[in-house]
Amino acid sequence: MGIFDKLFSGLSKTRNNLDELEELFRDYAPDSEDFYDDLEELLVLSDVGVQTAESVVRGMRKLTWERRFRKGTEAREGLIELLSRMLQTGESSLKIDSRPSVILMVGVNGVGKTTTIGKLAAQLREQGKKVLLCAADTFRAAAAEQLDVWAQRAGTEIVRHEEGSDPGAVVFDGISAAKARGSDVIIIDTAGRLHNKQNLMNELAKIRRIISRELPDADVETLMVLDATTGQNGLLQAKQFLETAGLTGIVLTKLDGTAKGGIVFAIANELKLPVKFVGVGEGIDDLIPFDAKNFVEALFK
Ligand SMILES: Nc1nc2c(ncn2[C@@H]2O[C@H](COP(=O)(O)OP(=O)(O)OP(=O)(O)O)[C@@H](O)[C@H]2O)c(=O)[nH]1
Ligand SMILES: [Mg+2]
Repeated sequence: MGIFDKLFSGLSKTRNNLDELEELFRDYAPDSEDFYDDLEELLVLSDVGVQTAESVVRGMRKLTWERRFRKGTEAREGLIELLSRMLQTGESSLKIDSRPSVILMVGVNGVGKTTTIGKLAAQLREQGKKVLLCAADTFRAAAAEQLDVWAQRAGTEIVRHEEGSDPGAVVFDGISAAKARGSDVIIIDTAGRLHNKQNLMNELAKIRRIISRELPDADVETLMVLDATTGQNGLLQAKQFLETAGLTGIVLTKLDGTAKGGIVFAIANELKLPVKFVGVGEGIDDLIPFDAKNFVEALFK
């Protein structure tokens, strides 16, 4: 299956939710208030969020007036254009040119951090990069085990310590190993943490400090993994992580399991952070580099 087909099937539930949009455009009348009310309602149902849905509706009113839309097909195209533009916030591809460069994966419990690292490691390996995984989730023994399994699947090296050891020390060792072995990218797995647990958030800040001390000139991507099924709650989490960890982008996982893919628009509009990847399944190939145009196309095809 090609990337677009994967995205298309991953978005099938969200698309079902938006099916009523097609009806809306079929009965379109440019000066009908019902159209705007129904549009807003449908967007909110798909988890676009109230604030962002309102902003889309405002944008549609403006576009309708500017371009004198008469037909539903024109309005539909207008909406697609508006939504694609909304998703273009910042650089959606990874900036990992330095050697080594660092990808730090953060987020709350169970969102898919470790799985995403496995998938990403495999992709980077395919691009010919030498990847080193760093098991800084020392909270449970099973966490390093799980990362080890992914390292074997993806064919990468791994640095891990005993359960309960200091995550900062693992990161330090990981960086030393990467320097010694000439790795291109270090991907750091961290323990899931709640955004309101201050000591754990401080631990993240400490990991960040170690990275900037040991690799002052390196490219560092700090990616927050968000579970699409948690909806608007995820936005609140992301705001807190943004403050403590200085995020450079979002990975949105489990899009295959939800009708709430509209959360992507809320992320772009409210956080002004680029989505860099979306997860559409549990397999090693189920991570798709994010592209605004493809995403909206897969949603409206
Ligand atoms: N359907 C689906 N499942 C996913 C996706 N990404 C991850 N998962 C599943 O989500 C569950 C949790 O994934 P993990 O990678 O362990 O999550 P984590 O964030 O590392 O969890 P903690 O380390 O416990 O905080 C696993 O069962 C994964 O297979 C996805 O894109 N789609
Ligand atoms: Mg994990």
